[in-house]
Amino acid sequence: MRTQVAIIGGGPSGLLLGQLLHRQGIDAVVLERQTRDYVLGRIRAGVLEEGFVDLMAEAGVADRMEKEGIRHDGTVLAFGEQQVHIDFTRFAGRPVMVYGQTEVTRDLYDAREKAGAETFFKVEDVTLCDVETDAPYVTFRHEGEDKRLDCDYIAGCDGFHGVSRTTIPESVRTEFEKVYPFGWLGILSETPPVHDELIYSNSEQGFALCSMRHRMLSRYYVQCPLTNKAEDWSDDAFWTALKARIPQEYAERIVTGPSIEKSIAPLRSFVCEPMRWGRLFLCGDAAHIVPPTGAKGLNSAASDIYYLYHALLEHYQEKSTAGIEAYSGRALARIWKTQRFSWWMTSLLHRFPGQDPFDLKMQRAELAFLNDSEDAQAALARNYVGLPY
Ligand code: FAS
Ligand code: PHB
Repeated sequence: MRTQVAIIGGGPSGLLLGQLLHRQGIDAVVLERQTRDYVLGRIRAGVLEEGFVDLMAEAGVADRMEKEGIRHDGTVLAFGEQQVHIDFTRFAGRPVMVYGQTEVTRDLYDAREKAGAETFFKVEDVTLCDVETDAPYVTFRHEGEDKRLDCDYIAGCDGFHGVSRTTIPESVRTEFEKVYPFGWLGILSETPPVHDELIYSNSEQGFALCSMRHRMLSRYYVQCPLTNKAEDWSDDAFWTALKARIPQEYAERIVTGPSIEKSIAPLRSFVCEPMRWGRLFLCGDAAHIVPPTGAKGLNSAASDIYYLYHALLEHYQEKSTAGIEAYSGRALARIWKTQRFSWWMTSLLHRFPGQDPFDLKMQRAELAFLNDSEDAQAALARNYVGLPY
């Protein structure tokens, strides 16, 4: 088998790249370890930057998002009963789009199937070969058969636990990592969201986030110890913890109900440099991870895809390798800024084990400065709605 671009991983990164390339007549084959339903069953991101929305439109898959997505012009940061509203449209000139990653992935799979583009599900033993030569290829097993896919380029979109990143020799890779001493316990409930915007809250009991997927599907999170398991938490215990961590006006009016999904996500900051090795490009979680506090995980995958898509277009259409040579540097320049913002939001809004009174005073001062300074609010707004690509 032969293709122009072999895409390892059928999550949002791989599918968005595949769809953008297809629209330009560039052939790409997606290799996905799981089934489509398994991929769609993972509940993850909920907030899309406008840059992501624009890419979905360019990929021709924005119709349902425009119909069902909800644009938010701001968000609330709470510290106990004190609240600060961050006005995205006023300070950054753009809103964000609330539309779940599950729906993004569904729209991209539907488009891929409609286009008749090739996807192999349930692949095993994926191995990236000769990535440093002009003739890379991928071997894998599918339905009990050994297969080989020859290609011009390989996009490693296989997430944090994939094989692409470790294909880059250890002697070449530099990995930066910070693991946070807590996780996020998240639930989905078929209840109306407690507020029409997201609420990020730092309380004595810890962090909480009130989010949503649509007007009858709420997404809530509470900070929890890393030793917890989702099954340790009854729905009642979750609702009690959430109400104790958000301002009274919301706690009094929140509509509770049975959880239809409950999971714990660990929090880490991680970056692999470089993001390119020969004809292999790393994109999305394969190259970097952020704590979800700044809603940057999926959105930083999108900027990688934007850079790689344009680099491949330049190569195939203008016979230029400038974009390919610049890919890793360009992607990392924006990644480190989203890493900073995600680390800053996480440091501001969580209670850290062993946090001393001075640390707490610093969090309070940071929030007081945000409250008093429109410049500080503008900086947060610009980072949240997405820095330029
Ligand atoms: P993904 O991990 O989504 O996709 C990689 C794909 O590659 C998967 O389908 C996997 O099955 C496949 N794969 C792996 N190894 C393979 C192999 N060897 N061969 C073939 N295929 C292989 N971001 C936010 O902004 N907000 C959030 O609230 C949020 N919550 C999250 C919760 C969890 C538990 C996790 C893990 C992440 C969360 N994220 C969140 C970040 C998340 O949204 C990612 O940024 C996003 O999924 C990145 O997409 P991909 O790069 O496509 O990686
Ligand atoms: C979500 O809705 O899942 C979500 C929203 C914003 C975040 C993290 C998660 O910062």
